Amino acid sequence: KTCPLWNFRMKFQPDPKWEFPRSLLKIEQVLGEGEFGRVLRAKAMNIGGIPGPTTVAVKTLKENACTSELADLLSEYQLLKEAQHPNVIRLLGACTTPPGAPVYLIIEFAEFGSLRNYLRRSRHLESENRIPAPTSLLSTSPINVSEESQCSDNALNYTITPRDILSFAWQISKGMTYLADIKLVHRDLAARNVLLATGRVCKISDFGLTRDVYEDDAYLKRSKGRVPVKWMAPESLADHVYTSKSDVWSFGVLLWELVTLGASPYPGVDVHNLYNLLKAGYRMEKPSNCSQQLYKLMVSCWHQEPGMRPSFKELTSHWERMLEDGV
Ligand code: ACK
Repeated sequence: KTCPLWNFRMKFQPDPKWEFPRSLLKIEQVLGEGEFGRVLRAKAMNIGGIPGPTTVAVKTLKENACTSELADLLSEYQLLKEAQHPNVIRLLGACTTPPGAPVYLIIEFAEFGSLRNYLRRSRHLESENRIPAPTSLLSTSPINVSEESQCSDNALNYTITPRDILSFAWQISKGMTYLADIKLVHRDLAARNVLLATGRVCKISDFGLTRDVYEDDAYLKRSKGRVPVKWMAPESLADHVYTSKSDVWSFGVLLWELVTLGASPYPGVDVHNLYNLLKAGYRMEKPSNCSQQLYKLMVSCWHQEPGMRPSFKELTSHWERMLEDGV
């Protein structure tokens, strides 16, 4: 297909405030790729006021990408410039010149990768270390870490207690409160689009519709790109209406992903039937290890009426109270 990328790029005005010299960026490896997009790990010299090399992630397009994918990447660039919060992934710079060269968005590197993969990795560890299945997750006390797992760094980094789950929910709510305050609707909030940085700090990423780098069946192919049906509010599915309240719906699904340590939502439900099921009042049932209190919050995010769903600010207060209560 013809790809008028060149014309498009000619209209784009580089931003000297963020432009980073390509020669100071050393690409090391591919972290992940989708149909059109790719995330690389790289070292950037003297970036963001830090002397010497810093490990960074670089978001770019594959050779087969076209104008609309470039427009998405550049729109993410614009959004990332505006967003500054500890729970939102930080832009460090960009390489957008010369016009013929690939566009690179340089973002902070998240040591543990995506929250979804992190949650799933923690499961294997639990069985390897014979930590009991998280039957008490969020309903009573923390899971005990066995002595042998305490010995290994990996086990420490990948052991998830009920308190960690609450902390993740709290951090993501804080980041989303900030995004809602600056009137930014994410549209694709899901565990795969939250990154986990050193200290297990949650960083919301992948806004601006650059949803291509995750290669799995979470997205349904449609004429207007790939659609994450199982995370979408009914009003988004029916009328393409996206608001912070539809982000709250997605957050409810993310909570379900947290409690199930990264399971795929609506198991066994065909995406084509989902809208009608939701309209008829169907919701995912309470995972067995989930407390009533948490399930109630999850279900409140799935209120049919967007205005009846809690705000991210209210959700943040709930997590704070639960954390104070020492759950
Ligand atoms: O779980 P992962 O290793 O973490 O697999 C995905 C993959 O790239 C495609 O999205 C990883 N990834 C994306 N952005 C970053 C980042 N800023 N830091 C570290 N890993 C990243 C993600």
